[in-house]
Amino acid sequence: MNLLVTGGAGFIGSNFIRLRLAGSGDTIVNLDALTYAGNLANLQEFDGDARYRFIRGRIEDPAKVKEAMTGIDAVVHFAAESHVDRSIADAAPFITTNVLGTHVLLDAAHKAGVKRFVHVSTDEVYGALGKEGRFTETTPFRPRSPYSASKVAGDMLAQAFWETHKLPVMVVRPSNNYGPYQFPEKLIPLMVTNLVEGRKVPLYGRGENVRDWLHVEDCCRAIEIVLDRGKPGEAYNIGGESERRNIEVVNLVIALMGLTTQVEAKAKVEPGMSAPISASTSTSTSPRTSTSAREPGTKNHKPETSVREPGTKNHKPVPSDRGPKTADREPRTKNQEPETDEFIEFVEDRPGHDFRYALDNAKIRAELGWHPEIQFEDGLRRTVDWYREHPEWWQPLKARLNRESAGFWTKDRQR
Ligand code: NAD
Ligand code: TDX
Repeated sequence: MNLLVTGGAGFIGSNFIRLRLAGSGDTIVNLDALTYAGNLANLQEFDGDARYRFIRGRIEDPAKVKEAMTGIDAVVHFAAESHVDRSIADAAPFITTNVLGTHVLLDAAHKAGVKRFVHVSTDEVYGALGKEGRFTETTPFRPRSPYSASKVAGDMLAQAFWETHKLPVMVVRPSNNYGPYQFPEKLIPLMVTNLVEGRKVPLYGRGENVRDWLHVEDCCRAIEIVLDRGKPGEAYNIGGESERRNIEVVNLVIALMGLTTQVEAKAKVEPGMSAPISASTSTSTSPRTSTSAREPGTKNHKPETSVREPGTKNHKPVPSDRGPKTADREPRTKNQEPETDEFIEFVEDRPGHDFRYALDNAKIRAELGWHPEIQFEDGLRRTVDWYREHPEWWQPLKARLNRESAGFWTKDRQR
């Protein structure tokens, strides 16, 4: 079929195009505005491929969308402003792209008689959970950030085009994705790249917020299944079934970076946990580290609201191809308590920070036979490896981000 993908130069969209071109006979048109988050380097391997065509344009531009929609059988709509923090600083681009743009696209798809339309929504439309419970597809929407409010509007417009015009729309609501090609403003790539650069990881509040992590390959497989076999008018949760507190994720990344020996005193061994990625560079004293290590708020680990400069005396840049040798760091005397905040900066919390997301996957499991296949610790290990092996991909983005991030809600924040 002829597929139109919007936002295909972004994180999930580019992973989806790669998967689809490898596994189907489709031709793909990628319509993307190349905002700060769009990056043609994500799909460089398809330059000159007869089955792939890139069109630079905005989804809220009816003329451009009409051009891109010509001869199209199906649409997968990823394009969005996607970063919650930016929506707190300025919601206007979120309304333009996620609301107006989605409407222009739905309208053009309807007029062009498109046969299938997958709208990529998010788990954030449901709002925030406390410690218990999970969102199902019928949980009422209760968005709490300008980003999620704009995604609710897009989600509802998509449903309305099915109800009103019988445009065959399927809505998908994925949980937090992670994996290669994610812009390094999001938590996991921000952590890995900061640690490689010798900077601390800025953790909001006390790091207690919970996200349900989903590897981008699992997400793209689910979207593909919904595109091919989903029922028009239906919504499908795509949850990772891997809930973790942010502090757990940070500690795991620190362990995977081979930086565990600094915190070994607080580590507990749990069967089945991943070992640090660079066995050759981690010391024999830290083969396995629990995600429950390095709890915040212990006597040596007080949350801080002030932002300190990254790169303390014990925090040297980690070469991107390997973890640090013990000898690279300043020696610690025996029995000395490790600095528990050596790699983490507890910073001012995100305003309106959603406490927890968790998705119930029962529907997509039962109706379409999808389930997440990539275990979080394995997926995270692969992701950490990918960022360490591809500094040429993220370094230019990070340089730009470091300048731009001063514009987020904490005005003088430097990452
Ligand atoms: P991303 O920010 O990495 O990429 C967004 C892409 O959309 C970029 O290539 C950008 O250039 C393009 N774009 C932005 N505005 C545009 C416009 N007006 N016209 C055309 N192109 C435009 O986003 P992502 O993380 O890949 O997310 C993709 C989709 O999945 C979004 O709809 C997002 O809301 C949703 N989602 C993301 C996650 C996640 O964890 N990343 C989870 C659930 C849902
Ligand atoms: O520097 C940080 N420090 C920190 O503690 C950043 C960037 C994030 N966090 C926290 C906030 C969240 O609790 O980490 C968690 C994950 O944050 P993000 O990576 O910004 O993702 P989130 O806000 O959960 O939203 C993501 O999942 C749902 C995507 O960005 C959305 O596009 C998607 O809809």
